[in-house]
Amino acid sequence: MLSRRSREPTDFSAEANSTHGTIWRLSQVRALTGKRLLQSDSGRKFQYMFGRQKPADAGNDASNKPASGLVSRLGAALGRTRGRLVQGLSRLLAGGAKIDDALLDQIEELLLSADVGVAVTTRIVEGIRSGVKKADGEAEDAVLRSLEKEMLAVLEPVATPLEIPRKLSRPFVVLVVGVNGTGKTTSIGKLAYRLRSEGRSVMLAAGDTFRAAAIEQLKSWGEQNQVDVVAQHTGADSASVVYDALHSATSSRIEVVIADTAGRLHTQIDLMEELKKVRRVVSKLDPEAPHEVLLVLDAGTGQNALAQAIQFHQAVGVSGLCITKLDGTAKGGVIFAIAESLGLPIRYIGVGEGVADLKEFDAHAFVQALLAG
Ligand SMILES: Nc1nc2c(ncn2[C@@H]2O[C@H](COP(=O)(O)OP(=O)(O)OP(=O)(O)O)[C@@H](O)[C@H]2O)c(=O)[nH]1
Ligand SMILES: [Mg+2]
Repeated sequence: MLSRRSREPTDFSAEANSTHGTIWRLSQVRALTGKRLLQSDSGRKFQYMFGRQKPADAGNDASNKPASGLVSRLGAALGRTRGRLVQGLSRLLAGGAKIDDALLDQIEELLLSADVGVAVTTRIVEGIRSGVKKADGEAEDAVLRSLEKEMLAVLEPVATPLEIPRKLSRPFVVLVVGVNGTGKTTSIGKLAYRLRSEGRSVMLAAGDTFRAAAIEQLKSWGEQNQVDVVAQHTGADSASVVYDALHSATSSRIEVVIADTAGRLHTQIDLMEELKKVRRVVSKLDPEAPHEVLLVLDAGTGQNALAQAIQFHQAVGVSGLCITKLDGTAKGGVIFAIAESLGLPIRYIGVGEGVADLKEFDAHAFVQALLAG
């Protein structure tokens, strides 16, 4: 299980120069990766590679009922995906259409066109088939009810919010990773805003040192949220920037450090090696850090997002996902494929470019918003 990441002893020596001139020699460190998990399961299907999280709030009681304001805000953002799915379904079911194999085939095509993925589509269509058989009354209602049930069954187990405990003796470190352009820096800005609104103290680390613009972008989010940003010059060692931030946050008793990282490197240095080094160096200051490795995936990239998740998880052990740009795509159904295939907790979704457009992932609100009107 990801929440209990395997720790493997790794032999290596590494050095990182912090701005204080400290040299860190790491003779034997436990690298926090899920490699063994992946290797031992290599012959199996995706969904078993990552294990499954138990639903935090499984069940259908009243506490699962999402706030109507959230549902309508999400509904507006998910308009393009909803348009494809629900309007497509309404067309198929118009005029009391008979639910037969031909219609189920068309529903299958519709789901696939929204990037829901083959496994989940098959599961949903089978659910509809048996739901409709059992139902008496309107076929359209039976289809929608089955659809909702099956969608929730896929999403609920991964709707696990990121819990940052209060009164920690050391800062909680969130390392944000992902390929370039997925929305890492923007999501960090939005997350800082969320945490500040909850009264938490936050510090940002400009770990993407490859572009001056990346550092400036993070500084601007810091200013907007009145949050300090620890940065060095372009080309500096990313691990040393994050180390400095954690060092400084610890002495200032800051609760949360969020570290940005590069999505692409322009040199021969391998991105994954750099991220591994960040992990190692940070864990010298606090063996529990980073407490969260948040992988940012762009929903618009569809099935590519799955491949990215596997690569990052193998390298640095991902503990949560943030799925962005759900507002700009008709392929938002990919969230089902991601949930089913990876079993990784989905912490947040990005539904716009504004500071308040990062939502904690709520499976019920999401499905309701998707199927509404
Ligand atoms: N519509 C929409 N745009 C988003 C969302 N999240 C990020 N973006 C936009 O996506 C673009 C890239 O975002 P960045 O945050 O710079 O992405 P990054 O992953 O940091 O990129 P690199 O630093 O190049 O690796 C920006 O124009 C953001 O405004 C979202 O949820 N919805
Ligand atoms: Mg960035």
